[in-house]
Amino acid sequence: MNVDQIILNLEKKHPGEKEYLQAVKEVLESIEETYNENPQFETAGIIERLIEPDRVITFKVPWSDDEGNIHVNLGYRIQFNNAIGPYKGGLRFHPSVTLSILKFLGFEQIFKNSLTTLPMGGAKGGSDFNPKAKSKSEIMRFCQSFMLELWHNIGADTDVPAGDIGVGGQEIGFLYGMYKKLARKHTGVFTGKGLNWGGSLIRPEATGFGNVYFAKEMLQTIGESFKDKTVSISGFGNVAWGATRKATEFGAKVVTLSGPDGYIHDPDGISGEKIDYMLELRATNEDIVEPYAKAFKSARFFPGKRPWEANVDIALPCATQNELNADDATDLVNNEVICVCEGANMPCTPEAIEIFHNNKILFGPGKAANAGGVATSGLEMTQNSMKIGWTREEVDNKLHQIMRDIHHACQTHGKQNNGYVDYVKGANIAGFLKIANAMLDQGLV
Ligand code: NDP
Ligand code: 2IT
Repeated sequence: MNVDQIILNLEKKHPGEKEYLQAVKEVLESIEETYNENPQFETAGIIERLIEPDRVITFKVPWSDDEGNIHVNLGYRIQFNNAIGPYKGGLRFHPSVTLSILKFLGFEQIFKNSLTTLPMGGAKGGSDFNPKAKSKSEIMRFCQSFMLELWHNIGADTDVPAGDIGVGGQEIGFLYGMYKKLARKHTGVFTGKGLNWGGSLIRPEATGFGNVYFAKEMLQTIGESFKDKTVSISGFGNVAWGATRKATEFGAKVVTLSGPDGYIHDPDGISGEKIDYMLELRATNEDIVEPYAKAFKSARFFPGKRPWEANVDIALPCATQNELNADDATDLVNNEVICVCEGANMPCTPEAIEIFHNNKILFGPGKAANAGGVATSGLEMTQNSMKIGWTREEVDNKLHQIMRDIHHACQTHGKQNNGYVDYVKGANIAGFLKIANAMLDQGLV
């Protein structure tokens, strides 16, 4: 495999899709050696077939606001690969959404879902719709219009969407309601559903909990734990909330959270009622974290800054892609951070990851470290198929075990001769082998 040539060709076909090219390049570079050791992959054209989505569905989403003004947004679903199970992955509603961002997310999802050991293919979708400052009825009308187009393409055994940035329980409810009306079926076609209508316990917490479980496994390899460590977390959404809760439960002190307006530093730790306050902040539908500093006197707000300048032992980036760059990585290393574990998808730039690797910092890539969300979605699908509901404890134990297994798979494929584990390499190889072998078994389709 000639990675540079493949990327060059891909760039020619898809000019300007920088996040997608970034994600593909990272995977190809780390699986190159394994790929070349298996000439059957090259003969079957596995890479060329894997890096292009099976199909890209795009549509317009017209909706009217509360004043009767008409708006038109773009809607997408990228069905990337279904070699090991139905297409599976979240929907993102955010004004920054582009085809490139959804293709990178869909591509990453293939490997992440493979790592969970559950039968799920990779997909992603969403819209450039901005749910911020919209009324509940505007969000409902948007979701209904979005589903009018998408419903033909999804199904419990075909493609199962879920949440992501800007899509939480409320949006899944509106989307599912419209699907149910159109399809005249009540099936497990979404995950992240409400508990009364097919949802799973622990799903809301799962990504953040899983992220901390994964970091715990990494820390154990150097005889460390979360106990008495300081932790910086970015974002204040679903993933950040779950990670803050679990890290606090494990005895750590979470000292930051952030939004596009800046970050909060709270040296007393974000625990108890302060974690509940994160939910209130989200519910205000505003784009800011600053009110936290007004509500809790121990906190200081740093406008326009990112939390990576804070002096911490562990960093969990939980907001969005490319939010931690080389300068931020250098700040963290200078402050003697021991572990960086991605809760978001691709939050660290390639240059930042290189700095962590060069300094032998424990680094957990998102496709492994945030797989707990989709893994629990897989558990929700299983419960729907069996028409039963597991207890909180049952789901949490299964999630914990899955994260341990993913960590083990990363170690198996990522351990270097000097003992340092390259988790990026480990996750990419472990995820890739299962998909590539499934594609080989199924012929040229
Ligand atoms: P939410 O919408 O709940 O939260 C996203 C958070 O990131 C918000 O606090 C948001 O603030 C903040 N944010 C968005 N853009 C920026 C930015 N440019 N700078 C700083 N902060 C920003 O989404 P989730 O918590 O669900 O998702 C967070 C990340 O985790 C994403 O990368 C997502 O792909 C990933 N992920 C999510 C999973 C899930 O199950 N939900 C599973 C695995 C990964 P604001 O909204 O105010 O802009
Ligand atoms: O990025 C992700 O893994 C998610 N947003 C969750 C996807 C899912 O199907 O649960």
